Amino acid sequence: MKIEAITLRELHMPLVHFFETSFGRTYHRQILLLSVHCDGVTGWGECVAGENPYYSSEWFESAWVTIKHFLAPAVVGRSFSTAGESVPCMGQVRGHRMAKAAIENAIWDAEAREKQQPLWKLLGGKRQEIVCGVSIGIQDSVDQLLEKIQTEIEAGYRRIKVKVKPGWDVKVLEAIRSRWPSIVLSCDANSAYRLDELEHLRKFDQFNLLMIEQPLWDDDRYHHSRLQQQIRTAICLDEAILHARDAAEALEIGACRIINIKVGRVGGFTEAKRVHDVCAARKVPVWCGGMLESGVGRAHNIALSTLENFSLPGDVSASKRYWREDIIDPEVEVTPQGTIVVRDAPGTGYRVREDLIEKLSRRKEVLRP
Ligand code: OSB
Ligand code: MG
Repeated sequence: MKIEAITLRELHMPLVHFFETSFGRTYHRQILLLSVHCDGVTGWGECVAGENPYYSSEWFESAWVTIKHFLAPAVVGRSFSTAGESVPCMGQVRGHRMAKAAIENAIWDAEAREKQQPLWKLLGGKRQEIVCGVSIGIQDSVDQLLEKIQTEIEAGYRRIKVKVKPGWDVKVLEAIRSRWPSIVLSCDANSAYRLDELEHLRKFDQFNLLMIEQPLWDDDRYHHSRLQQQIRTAICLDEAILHARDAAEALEIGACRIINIKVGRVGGFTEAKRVHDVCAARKVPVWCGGMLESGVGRAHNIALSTLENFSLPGDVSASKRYWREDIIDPEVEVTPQGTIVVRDAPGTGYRVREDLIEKLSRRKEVLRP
């Protein structure tokens, strides 16, 4: 596979419903789509960096310029026999994992299409059907949240995750549990608490949660291990796991009992597989996180979720929960049993709607050797 060029595109896509976390509310996504052109085959990738550097230090503009000035020049013009070979070429750049992942994952897509193989099989996946949960943001009122949860339970989703922050936590979980005593429920704090709030965090134990995701500092594992010793609810780390060494460290010191893998956060499929393997070796379950992706990133999340140790429902859900119209065909659909049936066509199995992408694009840049 010779990488002849990389195209970057900036898309603006309004969300069907705003999404609010402890760090802020999003109404529309500014999406960085990337395509790699090799041997007449096009592979697609999505950079999951946000519109701002609030979830992580990376954001849309930092990814765009890092790809343009450093990452694309490291791979364009080169030939690879597998997508994984692109990883060391980008290794001189520190961090910028979401930017790297967009390139590496697009090359994986191209490799799969060139080999006429489904991406999930190329990745080593084992599941033909993946189990889905939903992540529901902070709402304007508890009633509005309960209504949303009702809708998702009726749609068949197998795990409900709600966003929490100080002032939107215990009373919210109480309301959910009094209406649905036995649904699989978890919460995600996106680093909204501190270790000196231990007594408050202990109150979460009464709600029989599957997990509490990233309660403390985004870059911390040590204090999470101190917290995990003092609460019954399993901690799941998201922000704090940037690579396989972080995962090994977190498990060794008891910082969590579950890990959320986001392929962008860890820098691409190669590292995501390593994190998966570290967890599998220690019999720690993982699940696939989401970043409000368009269909391109969503299709990659589906492929990743087919690996064996993705044994908990992920934040991978139907296109229509996010978009009036998604940029892939068909859109991602979820069965009434709360699953996604994995497609067997080459690549992701979804066709990218280039006509629609052209209409949604605000900026486009072609990077050549
Ligand atoms: O912490 O998992 C998170 C969205 C943006 C940033 C961080 C997170 C999320 C989600 C959304 O929870 C998951 C989804 O794509 O539905
Ligand atoms: Mg999270």
